Amino acid sequence: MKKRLLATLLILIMVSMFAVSAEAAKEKPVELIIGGVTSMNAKDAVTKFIELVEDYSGGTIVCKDFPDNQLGNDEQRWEMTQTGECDISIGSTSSVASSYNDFYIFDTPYLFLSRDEVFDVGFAGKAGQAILNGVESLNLKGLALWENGFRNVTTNNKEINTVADLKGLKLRTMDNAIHLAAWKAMGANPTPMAFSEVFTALQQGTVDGQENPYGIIVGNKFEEVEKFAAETRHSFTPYYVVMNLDRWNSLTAEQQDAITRAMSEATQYEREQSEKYEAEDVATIEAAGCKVVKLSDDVLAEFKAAADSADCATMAMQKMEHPELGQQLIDTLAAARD
Ligand code: TK8
Repeated sequence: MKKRLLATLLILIMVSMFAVSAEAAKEKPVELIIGGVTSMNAKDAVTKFIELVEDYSGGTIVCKDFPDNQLGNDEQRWEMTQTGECDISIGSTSSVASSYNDFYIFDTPYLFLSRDEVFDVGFAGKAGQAILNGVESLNLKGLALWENGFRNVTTNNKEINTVADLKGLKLRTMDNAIHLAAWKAMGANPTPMAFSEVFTALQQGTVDGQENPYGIIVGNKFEEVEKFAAETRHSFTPYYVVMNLDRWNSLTAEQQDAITRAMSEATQYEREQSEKYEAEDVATIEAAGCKVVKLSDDVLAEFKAAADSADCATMAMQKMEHPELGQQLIDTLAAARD
């Protein structure tokens, strides 16, 4: 009798333990670590994504946001997402082109002429989507391409009004072969440097200037240590938005749909915020006493002609794993302008 009672009791305890753990497993949401950047357009879009994905996943996905390069620089966040230390990361494609060569085409000077072209032809087109999806070869799921933006020059001692003004300028650049070739062709003295060192280098005058989109300039207060900005718009840098592929594959189909839907809306929002902040950022830069020089179309044509002398598109395609995607992007952009 006692044995039967004991066995019944044990069964009851095991069943209730199983029920509790099943309930706990059902209720414990998936937590995604997101490593992001310093510009407000992307930071706002991550906030939007986090709100939407929690809603669309029925609360089964929650996120922890680490903006402002807290988890490291673009390259480090990219690697951390490959290994799974970080679940989703955002960063400049130029910073990681040496490890994912198909991104090089985006560094071609004056490849894009407008934001609409970037999103509607570059990012949404077949070539852009194929370049994004190709990151799966590096254990990454390509979630989106966002806007870092059109890059402009800032200097701490010299006003830039023409290409000739670039001659000998010691300009901090990313460690990216296409950027280095383009600036040499334009007459500057490009100096590759880690992003985290840029502010101090500008402040101490160890470089004469740097080049970045306004969102990054203002997000890092470069205007506080610079005297001039020249609106060269010499190239457009996308942000990669990638997820650890193993983590993506571990999710249910419903959770993957929730991420896809939330990311699509967050991408549209990032585009809108980029447009909104661009005007505000110019005002912020000028309010800091940094003169913003708008360049005429004729002068911009001179910048483009000088950059074109390095034939960066060919150089980029020579580096690409799939050069046909670079050519496809160039041809699609040309056709869309006809
Ligand atoms: C900021 C960087 C920056 C990049 C650079 O995270 O290094 O100049 O263009 O935008 O991604």
